[in-house]
Amino acid sequence: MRIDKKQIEQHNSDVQKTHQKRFDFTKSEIPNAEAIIQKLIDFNVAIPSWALGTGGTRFARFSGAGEPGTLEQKMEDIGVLHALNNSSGAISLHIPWDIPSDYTAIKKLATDLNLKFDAMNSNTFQDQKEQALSYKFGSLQNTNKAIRQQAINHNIEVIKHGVELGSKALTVWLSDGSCFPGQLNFRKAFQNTLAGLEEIYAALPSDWKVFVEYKAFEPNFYSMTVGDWGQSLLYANKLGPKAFTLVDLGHHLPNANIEQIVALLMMEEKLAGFHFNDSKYGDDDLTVGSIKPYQLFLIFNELVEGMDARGMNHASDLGWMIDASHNVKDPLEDLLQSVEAIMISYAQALLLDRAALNKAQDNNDVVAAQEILQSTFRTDVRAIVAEARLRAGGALDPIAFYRNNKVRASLIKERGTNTVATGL
Ligand SMILES: [Mn+2]
Repeated sequence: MRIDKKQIEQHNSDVQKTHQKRFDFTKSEIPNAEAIIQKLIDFNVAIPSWALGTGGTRFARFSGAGEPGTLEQKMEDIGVLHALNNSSGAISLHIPWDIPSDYTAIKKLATDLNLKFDAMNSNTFQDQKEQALSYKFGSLQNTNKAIRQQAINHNIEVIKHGVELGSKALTVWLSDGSCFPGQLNFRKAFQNTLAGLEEIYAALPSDWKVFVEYKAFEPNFYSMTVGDWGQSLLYANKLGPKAFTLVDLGHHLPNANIEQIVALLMMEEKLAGFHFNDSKYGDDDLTVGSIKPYQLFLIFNELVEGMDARGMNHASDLGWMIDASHNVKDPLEDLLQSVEAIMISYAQALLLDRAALNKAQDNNDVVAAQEILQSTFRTDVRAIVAEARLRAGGALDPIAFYRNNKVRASLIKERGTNTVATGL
């Protein structure tokens, strides 16, 4: 389904008066509001093709209704999001869950929906039906050369799909590791993995990047072969200038200082970008900003500081993607909430008085530094984020629009109640 522009205009005019009052007040408090609005309009967050269906845990999955059953329908769902918030203009494809059968048709659909193809994602963490060899004991780390080669070939295959679509990056997340002490020779596992990544790296087109994603634990519970940012950075440094470290917020041990990790990776020019989500305990994959919004703001504060220090383009020099699972919410509503949380944190980081913060840091004025950070975090920038959406043709209140115009009911009518999105 497609969102009718006239419906958006109607919605906006219905809520315009209240919005204008809030926006006028916010603007009077924020001197650089106009510059922030332009940056917000330019900023987009990619939606992964696996996030449009209901997620699950290892215990159960309770499917919703009207889920997208095909890649085309998944793209249409992202088209709905993008029409409403104008900040979800990219899709990140997972192979083999979402292999395009007709590149030309898929590319045309993407153009119609105003979507780009973000990083491609490979999958060597599960066995596929027609697969010859099993990844039970890992893929690139495997002691069996033939299994390692199968995993390398798969990644090269994913690059080929991406080239056809106009993607420019490959994200490699490996579930490789071990569940018990003694199961694995750490050094050999690292060397095998590096050798495999080197072959994949050699297959990258000249204008492509490879993102090495790390994760502290799960599915392996004793060791992970790309277990933290240090290990990922080791691989990225050994691979070369097209290799970067990808940070997934949920892939750390509890209480890790992610904002510091981000700052240092940017200093080394090795930060690939983000998989946004939120968590309380582990890799919970909850809605961005739902548990630790202050942490999200602190991360964006470092991102903006680091990107500006290097003269980077906020919108295009790093990869921004949501990687979350929606177990109890409508996935589209959840994604709207996630993108909103990202835009709010980004807007706050942009309005922070950096000169004042630098001065407080130089003077060791700890109290002033905290005051600056927290008064920025406590500034309500929602009207600025809404104004950016309005100017870009989106809806002032995307979730209200989605509910009032019964978007899910239309999707159910179109697709039925029993469709299940591919994925985990
Ligand atoms: Mn991820």
